[in-house]
Amino acid sequence: MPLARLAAGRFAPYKKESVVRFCRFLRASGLPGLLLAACAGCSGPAAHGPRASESEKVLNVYNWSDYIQPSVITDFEKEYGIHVNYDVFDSNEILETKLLTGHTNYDIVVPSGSFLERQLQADVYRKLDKALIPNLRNVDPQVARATALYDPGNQYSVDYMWITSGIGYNLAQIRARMPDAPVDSWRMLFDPAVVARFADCGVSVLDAPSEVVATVLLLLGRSPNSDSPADLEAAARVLHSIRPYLRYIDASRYIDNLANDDICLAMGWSGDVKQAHDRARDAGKGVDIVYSIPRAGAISNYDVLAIPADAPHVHNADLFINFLLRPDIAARNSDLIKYANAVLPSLQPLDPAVASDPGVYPPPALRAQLVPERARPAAYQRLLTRMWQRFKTGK
Ligand code: SPD
Repeated sequence: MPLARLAAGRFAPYKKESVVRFCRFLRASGLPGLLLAACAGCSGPAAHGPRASESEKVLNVYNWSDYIQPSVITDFEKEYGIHVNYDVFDSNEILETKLLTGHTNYDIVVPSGSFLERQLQADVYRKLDKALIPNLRNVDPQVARATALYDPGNQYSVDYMWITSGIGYNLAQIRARMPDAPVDSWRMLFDPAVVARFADCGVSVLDAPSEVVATVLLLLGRSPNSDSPADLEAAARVLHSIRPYLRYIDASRYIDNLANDDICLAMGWSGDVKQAHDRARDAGKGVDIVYSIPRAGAISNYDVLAIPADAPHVHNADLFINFLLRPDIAARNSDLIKYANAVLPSLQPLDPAVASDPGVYPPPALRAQLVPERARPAAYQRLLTRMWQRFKTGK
C-alpha cells in the first residue's frame, strides 16, 4: 500500500492540555488519591486556537488494520490534493492509551462506541462541524439511534462500520475432528470439552478483554454488560478452563492464519472472518472458512469516526469523513472489508452478495439477538485488566 507511516513527532513531550485531559480522565475514573494529587495544578479546558498546520494538505488517520479499501485513500488524495498518512492498530486499548496521552497528531481515529463512550468523559474529542459534513444525511437512522447510546446527539462521532463478534472456522478441519460440532454455539470456544477437540489444528481468541468477557457472560446466561465482580470471576473461570487449548490471543493475526490453514477456529469479528474466507478462496487451496453468529446471540459494536480535540488538520478530517459517507465510497469499503456500513444509499451500489450476507448485515431476527457492548465503570475496568493479564499469560 503506497501509504507512509505517520511521521515522527506524534510522540512529542506532553504539553499542558494533555496533562489536563489525562487528569480529567483520572478524576472521572475515580483513581486513587495519590495519582489525583499529581493533578492538583491542572485545571481548565484545553485551548484550541487556530493552528499553523491547518492549511497543510495532510491528513493523519489512525484506523483498525484491514479496515479500508486502499484505493479509497488514493482516490481521496487525488480528489482533494491531500496527502494521507495512514496508520493502523488492532485494539481499542492501544488507541485509548494514545488518546489519553494526547498529541497523537491524528486527525481521524476510529474507536468502538463503547470506548468512545468513556473517552468522551476525558474530553479527548472535538465536536463534529455537521455543516461541513453534508453526507451525514446518508446515515441509517437506526444506526444513528444505536450510536447515540454512546454519544448522545451524535455530536462527536459518526458510524464507520458496525460489527458482530462470532465464530470463524475451517469447515473441513472442524468436521474431521467433530462431525456434530456445535458451530452455532459459543460452546465451540468456551466449553473446554469442545474446544479441546480442536487444539491441535489451532484456536485463537480476540485480544479484546471487555468483548470476550461479555461473550462468555452471554453463554453463561448472565448480563453481558454486567459490571459485577462476581460475574467477572465466573467469566474468568471459564477463560481459565479453555486457556490450555488456545494457540494465541490476538486481534489481527487470525485473518491470515485462518486463510492459510494455520489455525482452524477463532473468535473473530464479522468482516475479518469474511476476509479470511476471501483470502482462502483466492489462494485456491480448497480452504473454506465460515463465519457463524451463535444462536444465543453475540456482542455487537459500532466503530465510529471521531476527531481528536487536538487534531492538527480538522478541515481535512471533515472532508475525509464526508468522503467516507458517500454511498459509492462506503460500498467500495464494505465490498472489500465485508463489514456493514451505516450509509443507507450504499446498499444500492454494494455487491448484492455482501448486502444479502447475514453475517455482514444480520437480518432483523438475528439483529434482535445482538447485544451492543457498553462502557463499564473504572473500578470494573481495573479488575478486568488484571484478570486479562492472568488469562493471557496463562497464570
Ligand atoms: N480488522 C478490523 C476490525 C475492526 C474491529 N473493531 C473492533 C470492535 C471491538 N469491539
